[in-house]
Amino acid sequence: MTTILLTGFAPFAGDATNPSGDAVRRVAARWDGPETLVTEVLPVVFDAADERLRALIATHRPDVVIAVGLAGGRAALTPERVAINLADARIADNAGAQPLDRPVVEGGPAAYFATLPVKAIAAALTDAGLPATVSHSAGTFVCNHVMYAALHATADTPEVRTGFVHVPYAREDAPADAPSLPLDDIVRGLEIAIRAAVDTPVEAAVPGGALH
Ligand code: PCA
Repeated sequence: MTTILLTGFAPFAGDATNPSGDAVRRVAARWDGPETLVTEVLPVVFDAADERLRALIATHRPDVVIAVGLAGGRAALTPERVAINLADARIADNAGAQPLDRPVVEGGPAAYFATLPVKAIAAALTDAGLPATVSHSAGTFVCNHVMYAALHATADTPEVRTGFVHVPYAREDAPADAPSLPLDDIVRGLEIAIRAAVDTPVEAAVPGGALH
């Protein structure tokens, strides 16, 4: 039986909602398999978020791990290609921690590539009429931290596909002038990303890099 671990995040930075957590709850509520779906909304706290995600991976031994977070300001659904071994927080996390130029994992590799088929996921999203593009930076805050920690935790099990998808603000709750997508589209996008991750054993060989 295939098991998928899908996580979102709680609100942070003074926002009342976080579309990643809201969308993950909705995906869970209407999931009808055939795979087993495990979901969780993680705290936006450096140490607690990655500890919790590692515990979920150890307990459920998922075949696919997709962590999801908000990238306020982005207009598209963005599967992340790279997680870097750096925590450098511009704002404090929800527990008041604000790490400065700290590694996520002491002595760990400088970066991990996602083991999810990110180009295939972006293509599947685009085919479904949703704005999507592969991103080459998950930032240096809690999302990158969690993505790095998840890839580190699954580095010795290469058959596990692990990665991260950043989503825009939900239209229903977006600040004025911020790009956004209806929450329903974000939910549909995550379902499509899961399906592509499960069904695509080999990454799509299509151009998808960035010029800058
Ligand atoms: N976005 C933040 C942390 C939690 C979230 O949803 C980030 O991109 O790091």
